[in-house]
Amino acid sequence: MKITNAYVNITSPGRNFVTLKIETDEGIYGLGDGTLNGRELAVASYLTDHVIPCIVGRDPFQTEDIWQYLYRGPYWRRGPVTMAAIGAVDIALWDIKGKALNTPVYNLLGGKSREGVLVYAHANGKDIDHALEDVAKHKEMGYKAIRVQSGFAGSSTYGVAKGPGRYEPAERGLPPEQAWATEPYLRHVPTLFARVREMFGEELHLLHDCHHRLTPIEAGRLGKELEPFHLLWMEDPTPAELQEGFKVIREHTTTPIAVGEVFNSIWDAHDLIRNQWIDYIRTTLVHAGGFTHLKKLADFAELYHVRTGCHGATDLSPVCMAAALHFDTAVHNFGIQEHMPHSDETDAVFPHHYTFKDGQMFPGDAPGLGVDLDEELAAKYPYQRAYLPVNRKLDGTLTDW
Ligand code: GCO
Ligand code: MG
Repeated sequence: MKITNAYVNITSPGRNFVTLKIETDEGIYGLGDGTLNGRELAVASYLTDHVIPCIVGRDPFQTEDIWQYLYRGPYWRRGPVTMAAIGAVDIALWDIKGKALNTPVYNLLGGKSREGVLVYAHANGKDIDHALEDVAKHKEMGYKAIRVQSGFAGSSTYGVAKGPGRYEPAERGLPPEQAWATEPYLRHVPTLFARVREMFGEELHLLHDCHHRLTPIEAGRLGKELEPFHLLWMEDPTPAELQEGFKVIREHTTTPIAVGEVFNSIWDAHDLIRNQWIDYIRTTLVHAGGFTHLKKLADFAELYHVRTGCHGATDLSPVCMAAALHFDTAVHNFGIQEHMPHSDETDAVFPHHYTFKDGQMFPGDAPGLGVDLDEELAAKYPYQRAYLPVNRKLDGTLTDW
């Protein structure tokens, strides 16, 4: 089998998505997600201008060799744009393999390790009462694990929807600026989780995303104060370029730590994992070079009792969601999968076989990934420039969003 053609599709059914389609001489094609929120066109150009010309004519079954060719070949390694482009190629090639062998991709990754994939939903509200209402709503929908975020006086915060609709961080136009204050946040979060546990009891798995906004010692304090509420994880407590910063957090709390949605290689997590400073690795297929690389990362993490908790925000397309569910079904050290449902417009552009029932998701048994792209419909939603917000402290200093 030979790759005969490949091209990038960019569509914006509510938000932007970059999809790579790879075609073969046997009429089978594969889809890969290459979406990098706020930097979509950079990945599209990397693919179109630099990657596609090098993969036409190759055997799509050679996923390891093509991965190494795209990673080592250009000399310049890693980085989100490069790794998302490699991820798009790799995901599409595994889709082709599955279709050619007439089997779902999870069978190529070791087969089913479980029947269903535990997913967590997002509940949020402008204040604690509204957040509690949203938790109740998601519990009613069947979710067994819920991430809770709520607004509070004295600061903006991450993860709270502006209006009645769903939370969606990227905004069209130039990057909006928000104001951030750490102290009211640190006082607020334990109160929020005390109320959630009081209302919903111990059984529900609870999660919280700090979204990289704390210093290690502030995160240690928050983790310690959250211990009575038994979170499944506290996510991205501090930016992770300084991996040993997590040692400080670990020394102060037993609240489990999740990190890695912005990582793009095993090296971003190497010290975090081998020193057992984290409990869940959140790196996704699209942003970390696809199945070929993420499987190695998961296998390495398994040695250290670190479980997977793949990023699954709406800025990863249904192609990535489908891929993630195959991965989650197969890897032994799966922990949990994030599920932030896409809009109806997005679901229509990407018809798929995956399903949700009673707090779990299922990849379906279609050959390959079980997801498609309706290119005619996609063409009705042209790309729209959009950015994530940036954060400033109350005195104007730029800080992490
Ligand atoms: C999460 C995330 C996201 C990110 C988004 C950025 O779901 O845990 O932190 O929502 O903010 O993916 O593009
Ligand atoms: Mg997050």
